[in-house]
Amino acid sequence: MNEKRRNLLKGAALLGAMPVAMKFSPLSDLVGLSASELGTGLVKNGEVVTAAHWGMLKVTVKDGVIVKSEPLQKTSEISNPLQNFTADMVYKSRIKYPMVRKSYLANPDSPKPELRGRDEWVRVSYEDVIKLVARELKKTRKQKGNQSVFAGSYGWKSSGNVHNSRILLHRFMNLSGGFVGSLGDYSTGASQVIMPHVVGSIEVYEQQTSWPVVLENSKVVVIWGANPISTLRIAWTSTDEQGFKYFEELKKSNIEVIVIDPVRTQTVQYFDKARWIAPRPNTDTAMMLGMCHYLYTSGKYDKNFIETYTSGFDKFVPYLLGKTDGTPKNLEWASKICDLPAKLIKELADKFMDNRTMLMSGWGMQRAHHGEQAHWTMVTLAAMLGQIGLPGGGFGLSYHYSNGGAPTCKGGVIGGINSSSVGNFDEQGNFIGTAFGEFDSHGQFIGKAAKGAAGTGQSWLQKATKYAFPVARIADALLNPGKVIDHNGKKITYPDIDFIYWVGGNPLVHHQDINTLVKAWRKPRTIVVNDPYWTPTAKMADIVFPTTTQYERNDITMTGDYSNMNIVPMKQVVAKFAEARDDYQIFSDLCKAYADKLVLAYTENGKTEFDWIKEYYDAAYAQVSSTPDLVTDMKPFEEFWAENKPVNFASTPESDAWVRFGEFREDPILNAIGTPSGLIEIYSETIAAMKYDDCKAHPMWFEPIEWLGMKNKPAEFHMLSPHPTDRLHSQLSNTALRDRYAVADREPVWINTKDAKKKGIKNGDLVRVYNARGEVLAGAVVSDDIKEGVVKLDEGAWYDPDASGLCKNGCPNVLTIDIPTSKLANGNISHTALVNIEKFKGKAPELTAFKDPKFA
Ligand SMILES: Nc1nc2c(c(=O)[nH]1)N[C@H]1C(S)=C(S)[C@@H](COP(=O)(O)OP(=O)(O)OC[C@H]3O[C@@H](n4cnc5c(=O)[nH]c(N)nc54)[C@H](O)[C@@H]3O)O[C@H]1N2
Ligand SMILES: Nc1nc2c(c(=O)[nH]1)N[C@H]1C(S)=C(S)[C@@H](COP(=O)(O)OP(=O)(O)OC[C@H]3O[C@@H](n4cnc5c(=O)[nH]c(N)nc54)[C@H](O)[C@@H]3O)O[C@H]1N2
Ligand SMILES: [Mo]
Repeated sequence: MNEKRRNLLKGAALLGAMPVAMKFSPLSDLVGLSASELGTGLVKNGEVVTAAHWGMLKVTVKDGVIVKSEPLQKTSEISNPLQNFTADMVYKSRIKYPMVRKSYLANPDSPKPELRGRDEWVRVSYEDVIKLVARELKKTRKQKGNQSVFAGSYGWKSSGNVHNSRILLHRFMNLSGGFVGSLGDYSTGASQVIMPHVVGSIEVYEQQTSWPVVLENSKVVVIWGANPISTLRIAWTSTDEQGFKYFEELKKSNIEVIVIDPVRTQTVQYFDKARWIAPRPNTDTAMMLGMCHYLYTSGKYDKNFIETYTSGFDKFVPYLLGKTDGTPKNLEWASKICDLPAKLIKELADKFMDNRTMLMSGWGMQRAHHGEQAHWTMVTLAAMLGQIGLPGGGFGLSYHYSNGGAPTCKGGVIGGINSSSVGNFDEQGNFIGTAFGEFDSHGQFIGKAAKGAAGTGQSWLQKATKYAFPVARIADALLNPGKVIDHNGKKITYPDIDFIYWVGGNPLVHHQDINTLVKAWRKPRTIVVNDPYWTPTAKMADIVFPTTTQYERNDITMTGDYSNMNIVPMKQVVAKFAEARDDYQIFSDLCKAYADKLVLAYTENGKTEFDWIKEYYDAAYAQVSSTPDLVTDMKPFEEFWAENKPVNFASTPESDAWVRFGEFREDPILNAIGTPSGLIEIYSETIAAMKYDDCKAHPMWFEPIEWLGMKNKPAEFHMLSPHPTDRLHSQLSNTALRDRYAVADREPVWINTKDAKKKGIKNGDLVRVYNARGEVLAGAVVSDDIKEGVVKLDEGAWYDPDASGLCKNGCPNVLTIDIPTSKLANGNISHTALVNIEKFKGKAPELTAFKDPKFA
């Protein structure tokens, strides 16, 4: 496959993952009817097609009420119960009215921020809240500048290319004066920064060697710190459900499957014949270094691959052999650190070397202290194995996520709402277009030098965007304005944040060391949140706007972040709940209140949701119609919408046969990768020049700040907080799905049978999990499915503090550590934390996580 095709694939994958900032030609004239003429006639009785992160759905409505929700298609035997709880998502834990915290309403200039989460709430009319937010935002900007407005607003919002709450917020903030955003994400904070230095691309969100190639050529598949049978339930756009189909085929094949994970996950259980290998958490780097040492000293490694395709191996070898630090990274050394027999580590290295092996890695191991090292070492090991760029060999960092490896389809790609930086107006004051913003590879807005909102030529965007900081440094930034930090070779100065606007995310659940975050959360004068539900974040705000769920508005999405397989109508299923409004409506009204004309730019002269939907669809339709030989079932918009059915696109023989790094392997000079040397960098001059003490020029083992092998452990057990199987983070917590997993009406914590016995803990007991940072209640699941010394408490439980700060529901982030992976990437380290666990004594406090706050 040629370079152009490869870039196309890459581009397609990225666009699928983050549909932002796309500019399409104006409305095509292929169809006569104007979009706004379509109307929104709701189905009162019948079936409606829509899509969520968890796939395409068929929802049954009776008398205007949701009575059933099912998958629209069935691709494999692996079920996805997330698809069945649409009714609860619409009817439970909702915010009914716009609300303002009592002390804020009384005096916005001195709003008693320490009362956030404890104050009374006051119902205020929507119009008055719009005016209040516009006025206070303007005041903050006037007093403290645009760099005091934080709207990074990280989070998983809902699917849909129009009602994309985070982008809609950015669009409003850009038009009205600029804001401080954030860099990177929580998912792959370490890997997405280190990988470009090593292999020239971020890897984590890129198309993988196609599944048909793996199934045909691999002899061994290693699922390394990944739980695809759980994590493939969802995708960034909407899952195409191909991943389950391919893992099912893998199960039926003769390929040997090995899972390396401290937890005997759903994935191990699904592959009943899989080998489960359970290292100590956070020690994979040492295990891989042990393999590298063995392969080097035995002379078994692929010298030709190392010479032809990598750079700096010779500078890594002295470290491997212990010449630089007196410690050879041999099998015995690795064995002691990761608590696995040396013989086993050697056996694995031999097996990988002698058989075509695909190392499929998840991201848990890089969401840990020094998380950059895990994937850097994995690439180094894969290079020594010499199979990178061969069919079914090498490594892949996205088989567990958004159906990486499902071949890319040929068809149309729809656009999405963008966070256009600035509006341009003609003499009559009509909006005539936008200067489009610039985005980094994670879809983060990085600004554009352009004229200000009213054409006054401010350079506010440059000013505010210069302050963007790594997303997981939020608490540090709030607490330390003016502090200068290192980040990937640059210096970043924290702004002085006084106004936060958050939509589509749940930071009071997702961020590490919540007790510190709560302190930091008291610093700004104003916090505004849009959310459909009374989440912990909404409860800790000053002003909340109830928003519609995705089932209460019309939208459109693609499925398949990498495959671009379907275009799906997301039809409004039911009427809007109580006083909930669309984010698009809220921000349009805020524009009007802020400066009348802004709304013209915001809505491009009054476009409705249907105008946008049709525009995005038409652009894809025009692409498809002008591609010769493309056979699809794509129809003009009106027919597509009326039909209530997704469009399907098919893969091509080229994408079915695609091999990641295949072209590089064919010709490393012509198809050089994007590193300074054009080769895989086992030693990076760029990183060496940064002179960081916590991320050096080649992969290394660094002791994590807390781990089971340390001297003077501050607590007894290593807590992992993986992604929950029966939720998407905190989403779906408020549904009956919780009945399937809650223990003693709390989040379940897994503990090994022997450990439980030592602690006098029985299955089903209410337990206290604690360390120096905080404490939570959880329900014990006593099991042999977890390594001794390790406990598992999934992320995403709604934080539910009592007066002392104990979380009654079991949110693990009360216990995690809020320090960066290293100065290179500043990723979060949620999988690095030691905790204690004991049986809870006394009267169990009432769970209030899903109750409305006082006076709401
Ligand atoms: N300990 C630990 N912590 C972690 C992790 C871990 O592994 N361990 N993982 C991290 C990772 S990778 C991630 S991605 C984060 C996830 O953290 P988040 O993305 O913040 O989690 P979600 O629960 O998906 O939050 C989405 C919020 O958006 C709201 N929402 C949905 N639709 C709409 C809408 O249309 N409009 C508005 N205004 N709001 C809407 C939902 O109600 C919900 O409150 O967590 C991180 N935290
Ligand atoms: N059902 C469901 N699916 C999801 C999500 C969800 O919330 N629910 N979230 C989505 C998002 S935003 C993301 S970022 C991805 C996350 O995808 P991942 O980051 O891959 O998911 P995690 O659950 O954090 O970790 C995967 C596995 O790594 C293991 N692990 C943790 N630490 C170590 C270690 O040190 N060594 C080894 N070998 N294994 C370790 C955990 O036990 C877990 O089984 O999932 C996505 N998919
Ligand atoms: Mo994530």
